[in-house]
Amino acid sequence: MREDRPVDLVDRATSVLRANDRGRYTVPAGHLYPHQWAWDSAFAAIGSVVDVDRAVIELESLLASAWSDGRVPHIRFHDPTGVYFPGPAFWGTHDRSSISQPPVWAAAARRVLDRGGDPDRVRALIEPIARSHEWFLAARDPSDIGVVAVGHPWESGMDNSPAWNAAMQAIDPASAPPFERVDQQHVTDAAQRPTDDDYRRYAALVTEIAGNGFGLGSFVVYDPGMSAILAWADGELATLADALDETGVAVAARRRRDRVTAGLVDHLWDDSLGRFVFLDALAGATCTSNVISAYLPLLVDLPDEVATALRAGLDHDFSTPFPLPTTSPADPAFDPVGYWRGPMWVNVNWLLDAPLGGRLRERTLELVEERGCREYFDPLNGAGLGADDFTWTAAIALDWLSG
Ligand code: 2M8
Repeated sequence: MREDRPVDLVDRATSVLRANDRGRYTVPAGHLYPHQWAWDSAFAAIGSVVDVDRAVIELESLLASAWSDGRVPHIRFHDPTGVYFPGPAFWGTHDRSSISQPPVWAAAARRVLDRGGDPDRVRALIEPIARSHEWFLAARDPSDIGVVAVGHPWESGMDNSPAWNAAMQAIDPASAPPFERVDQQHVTDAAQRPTDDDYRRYAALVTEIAGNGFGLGSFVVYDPGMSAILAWADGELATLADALDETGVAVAARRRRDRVTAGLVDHLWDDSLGRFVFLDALAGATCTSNVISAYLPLLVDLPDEVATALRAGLDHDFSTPFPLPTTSPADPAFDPVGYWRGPMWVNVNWLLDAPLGGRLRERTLELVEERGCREYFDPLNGAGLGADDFTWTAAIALDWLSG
């Protein structure tokens, strides 16, 4: 751990991870999210700096939840007493959801190996990781253009991003079966959570997907953020596979990475805007929301002029006192406290820290130190929002503090 940092944050973040540890998996937040979420679980493994064996177990349990077609469910419901809506019955399954989430598990496995994780156990993770990446290209690219779509806003991990507004209009909220939200019992300020109308559309889409064999429903939006994370994850997988002499896996991963990177530039780059755009695969419409996902392709190797334009766009449109906002204040939909509509999320800063030359981590750590391991933060005044004692905020602090 770094010596100039008060030991306090290390202690606090470690106790958050301990409190949210359920043995073989870590919940994102004890009350609000009482199950195993895919990318939260991978971030928990990234932060399990001092207990690398526990991090291996986290990834083993995450990947053991995969469907037979390779998809890693965005939620695995382990605990029948964990109150959450929508539960497995709503998904039409026994114990897991049928959509996925941004695949950050290859990056987690790579760090776990670097930190001394058992090579044989990490090697056993490689195949399910590769299959989960293949699944995105097989099941989430209906137009076969080399980038991937999300089949539900929840699949993106950025649930309420304004980028989904137009496409969600295709979902009839009145078609949702009756349900009761439970999230508002834990976060009582309604301004910080999705609206009831959002929830009716989310629920209606889950019901549609459950009724049609767990494929795609009436929401299919090509997402530069998900595509970029997938391409980057394949780069991470290739490096991991190289380290374990799994040459065939590494070659295939680099091939996928290059195909998705090319697909991003060919199909989702907008030169006049200087950022990536979203493509509604069903309506054929482009969505130009100025949100952080439009810049996530900085995770991969882009042509110089594209990377330069993205960096300039971030400097110009995303500089707030507590960066990075998830929606630009220049976008009419910007809301500094709205769920995924403006607040800073620490995992997004973790993803973009290295592409931006390491300039985000120190300010983010200062904020977490001051305001605690909150779920998200107001990018204008730094206020902590959403759940308290949030796993990935703690985990990423520990990862960064470990150097
Ligand atoms: C949020 O999503 C869930 C639905 O999956 C919810 O709102 O109930 C998102 O922030 C998502 O990215 C995250 O993985 C999940 C658990 O932290 O919460």
